[in-house]
Order: sequence, then structure tokens, then C-alpha cells
Amino acid sequence: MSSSPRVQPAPLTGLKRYLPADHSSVVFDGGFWQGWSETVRNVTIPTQHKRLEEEGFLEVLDFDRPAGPLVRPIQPSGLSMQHFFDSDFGKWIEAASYTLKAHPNAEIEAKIDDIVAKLEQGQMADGYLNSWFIRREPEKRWTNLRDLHEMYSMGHLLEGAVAYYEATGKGRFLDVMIRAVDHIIDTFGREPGKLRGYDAHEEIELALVKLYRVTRDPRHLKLATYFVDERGQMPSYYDEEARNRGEDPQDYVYKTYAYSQAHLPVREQQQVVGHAVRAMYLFSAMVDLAVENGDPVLKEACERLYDNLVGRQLYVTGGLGPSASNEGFTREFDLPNETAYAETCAAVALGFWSHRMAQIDLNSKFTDRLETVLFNGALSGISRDGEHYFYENVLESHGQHRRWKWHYCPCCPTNIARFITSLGQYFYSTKDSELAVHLYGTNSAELMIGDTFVRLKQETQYPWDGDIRLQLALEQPSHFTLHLRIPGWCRSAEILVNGMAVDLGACVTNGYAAITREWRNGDEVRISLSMPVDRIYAHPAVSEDGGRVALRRGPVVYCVEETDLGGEPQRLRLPATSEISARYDAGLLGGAAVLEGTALEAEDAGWENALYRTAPPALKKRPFKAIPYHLWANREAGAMAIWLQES
Ligand code: FUB
Ligand code: ZN
Repeated sequence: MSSSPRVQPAPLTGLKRYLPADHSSVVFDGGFWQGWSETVRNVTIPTQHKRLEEEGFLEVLDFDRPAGPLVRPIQPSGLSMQHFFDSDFGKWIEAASYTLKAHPNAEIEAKIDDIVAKLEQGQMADGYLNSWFIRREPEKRWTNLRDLHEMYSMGHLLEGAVAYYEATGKGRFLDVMIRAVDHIIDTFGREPGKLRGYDAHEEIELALVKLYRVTRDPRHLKLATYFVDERGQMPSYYDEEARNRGEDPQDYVYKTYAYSQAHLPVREQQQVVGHAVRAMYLFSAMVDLAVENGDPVLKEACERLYDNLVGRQLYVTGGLGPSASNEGFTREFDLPNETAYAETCAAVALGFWSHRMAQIDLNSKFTDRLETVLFNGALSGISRDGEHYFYENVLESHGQHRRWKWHYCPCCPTNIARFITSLGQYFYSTKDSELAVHLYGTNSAELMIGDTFVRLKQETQYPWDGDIRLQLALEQPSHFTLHLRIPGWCRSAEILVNGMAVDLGACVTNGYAAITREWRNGDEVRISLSMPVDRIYAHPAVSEDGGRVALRRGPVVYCVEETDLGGEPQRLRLPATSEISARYDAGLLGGAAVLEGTALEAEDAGWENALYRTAPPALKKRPFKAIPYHLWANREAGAMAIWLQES
């Protein structure tokens, strides 16, 4: 076990929250997530390490050798992707660690230990740890928090260290990172002689809370609190820092500190703005701090911002951040389809934020979004073979978007990997004598509800159908409340306990059915969620989607691909009354429910020499098939559309 310095647990004074299940106690032993979990564990994790090696990411740790030429040029902001290579292997370590408890793997562990040994070797005597600055510009460390991601990288290393410690009990990496955090504590804060800075790319904040939950060292929580509360205070630290570098703050490439959510103190922010991933990491940390510090104002800020995002700025897929120029938000209701940026990392991080919100307020509006990103805007970021990726998750294409093996800026692959390898924690959480079931999908889980040990077995074809069977195994009868999520998309649900119908009218609050009783060994709960094909329409202010319809069934958003249609789906018109039916296609990329129906297609006939004419095109009937959006671009290249014209 670890030799890491530990302090006595601090008294718990925060908000009470549901505690997520230990991800390793939830085993996906069938159904939808079994295939994905195995692919990510067996293919994604090893190939990502290979890519990190092939692409020279791990060479930054060769502290004995002089740093070689840049493999990623400096951008106008002053940042090279290479500044934050540490974050990529930090995230990879985190993703890999989540697999190790249930599936020990000496080879993967050795690769992690090798990285850790190099990090330890390179760490400066005062604890500073960032490979870029140590090897290339030690004199410039901590001089540009606005642009250079120093603490973003350290945050990802810290998350990796916590995950590795929790998986293996080995404390070396955690010790290295605690020394790095000690150094940050010595350097930043409101005390005289310290810098009043904070990193423009949020990440360290939520990592520090993870660390605090292991060490219970109040200094770790205090530092996270300081970073969040210092953000957006005026006069801006970034102005002062720029002047200290001899630069004019007005020359800032992104022009506004809203880019980094640093335009206003976080408690005063009303609208989700700026870089999407940064925003999601910040808001996740804010929930953590609201919990740990018992801070209702921070909680309210999170609720307000969440409603703004979901009500005005979120794609139907759960994607977010429409614009490439700031990798983030523009104006409300601006949700272009073909140019959507909708970065995989942002959707994954919305999953993090949603999950945290649901632990302090059991409300399906949060878990509905978690589920939306899981089945759509985040999962679309990885191919079914587990080794190709999307960075941008467009909702429409003319065939120009293809998945890639590795990216110039590969932040997304390791993010989707860590999401899937830790998926079990999102399914269940417990508090005193309550167990909340947030997500559906076949798995076997071992959970503690108060003092009661429960084995829970979920069996279902979800999301391909809405029938779920839960079986409870308990050593002795136990009185507790089982909260079952009734998804917001479901208009008709039924729950039976040992064959007896539950009166949902009397027990559903905020999208969760609460069943309180003495539970006994062998009790069976059957949940039936009706899952018709839904036609979805966008708010009229979303001009791109005017006159268009999207298809969704259960939590899964569908798209039409050229490879199935034999033409561009942009040509289709879906009659408002046409029947659309669902069919399970076992042969489609590991098996999936597809949607089929008849639509109209605009014909080329009669347009031979005309680009424009006074008569509209003739329409002919034709069958069409839609597949789950997350499976798109796994077959032949071609056009794709989620939003179809409606006639
Ligand atoms: O800048 C670090 C990461 O790379 C961001 O989170 C992503 O948006 C990408 O820019
Ligand atoms: Zn990314």
C-alpha cells in the first residue's frame, strides 16, 4: 500500500449528496455496454498507448535528453499542443486505471509505472511538475496562466494519480502529485507574497476535489475553492500577468475572458459562455465545491447555468459548443448542424456535470442529459472498432467528415475512454437508506445501502427496447427506498414489484419513482418504458432546424446515412404522417435497432440544364432507413443527416 502522506479526515460539513457506486463493482455482463466496455478495455486502451508512443507524446518525459524540435507549432495564442501533452497521458492513465481493479493487467500497469517513474525523475525540487516548462522554459513557468495550460496538464495528471491509487493502492504517483499540489499551494492564493492567479483552462479544480476526497486534507479543498472563487475577479489577473510579460492585454487573441469563463465571478454568471470543455469542467468543480463546502449559492449558480445550457444551447445529441473559432458557445439558439464543433470532450464533460448535479438533486432532468450524451453526442466520438475517433460531432455531413486514427490535438480519445471505463459509477448511487437507479442496461452490481449489502442484477435489451428486469439479492430483509428513473422521453411507464403494479402517480417526483418497502432476497422489479419512435422539433429560434424533424427512439437519436439510402439524406422529405417502425438489426455494427419508413425524395428529372426554375422538383416515394447517430461513419464514407426536411 501507499506511503502517501495522509492527514486525519476533516469533519464533513458539506451538502449531503448521493454517493456514486464504485465503478468496478458494476460489471457489464451482457447487453449494450458489454461490447463497448470490452472494446474500450481490450482495444482502445492499448492502442491509445501505442499512439502516444508513436506520436512522440511520451518522449516529453525523457528528462535526461534535451528537448527536440517542436512537433506541434506555436499557435497565435502562444500555445503549442505540445504544451499539454502531459494531459493526454494523464487522461490515458486515468482511463486505463479504471479497468485495472476488475481486470488486472500487468502490462498496462508496467506502462503506467514507467510514466510515473519518469514524472518523478523530472519533478523539480520544489514540486513543480510540467514537462514542457521543465525541459524547455523553466524560467517562464507560472508566467502565462491565460494561455499555456500549466495547471490543466497538472490537473489531468492528478486525476490519473487518484484513479491509479484507487485502482492499485500504489501511492507513488499520488505522492508525486501531492508534492506538485503542495508547490501550487505555496505559489497561489490570497496570502501576501503569493500569486493571485488561476488557470484559464479549468481542470485542476475538480481534480483537487478528487484529491481531497482521498486525502481529506483541507488545504486541497481550500485551493480548489480559491481557484473557483478567484476566477473572474476584477481587475483581471490575466491583464496584470500580460503586462508583466511586457504585452498589451488588449492583444489577447480571444479578445474576451468569457472564453475562459473569467469575465465575471462564477457566482454571478447567468449564461454558459466561451470554450465548452472549460465551462463543463468548471461547472463540475462548482458542484463538487457546493457539496464539500455546503455552499447553496454555488449550487444555485450551477442550476441556473444548467438550465441555460439545456434550454438554449444544447444540440439534440447532447453535443455542445457550436463554434470552432472558440471551441465553444456563440449566441443562444445558434445550433448549426454541418459546422457543429460539438467536441467529444465537451459532451463527455457535460456527462460529468450532469452526473454531479443528479447526486445533489435527484432529478431526471440531469440524468436525462447524462443519458443523451452517453448514447449520442459523446459515444459518436469513438468508432465501433474502438480505435478511430471524432473530435467534432457534426449533425450533418456531405461526406467530408471521416473518423481518424489519431488527432493533431488528441484530447478527445482519452476522454471518451475514461468515460466508458468508469461507466458503472453513473448507473447507481446511494444515500443512507436509498438506492437510486439512474441508467438502464444489463449489468450486475454490488452495492452498500447503509449497512445492507445488495447484489443487483439488471437484464434488458435497453436502449433497443424499454423492458428492464431488476433482481435483488440480499442476505436479510432490509427497509430502503429504491428510486427508479423514469426518463423524460418516456410518456408511458409501468413498474411491477413481484408482479404487483406500483402506483406511479403517487410515487414519482422529479422523474424518479420512489418505492419504499422491506426488500427481500429474490425480489423482482420489472420496469416497462414505452419506446415509440418520436418526432422531435426544435425551438423556432433554432433557424437551422426550421421545417425539419429529427427521429429519436428512447434515448437514442437517429440519422440517415448515404450508405443506406443510396443518395444524400438532405434530399429526403419526411411526410408528417408517415409511419416509422423500429426493427432490431443484429448485423448492424454489433446489433442495433434501426428505423424504417417511407419518405419522399426530390428528383433530378427535368433539372438537366437548370440551377433554378419556377416549378418545384417532383417528389417520389422511397423507403428509407435510419441508424443510431452514434454508429454513423463506421461504414462507407458518405453524407449523413439527423435533421430531415418534413413535408
Ligand atoms: O486545450 C486543451 C484541450 O484541447 C481543450 O479542452 C480542447 O477543446 C482542445 O482544445
Ligand atoms: Zn477534446
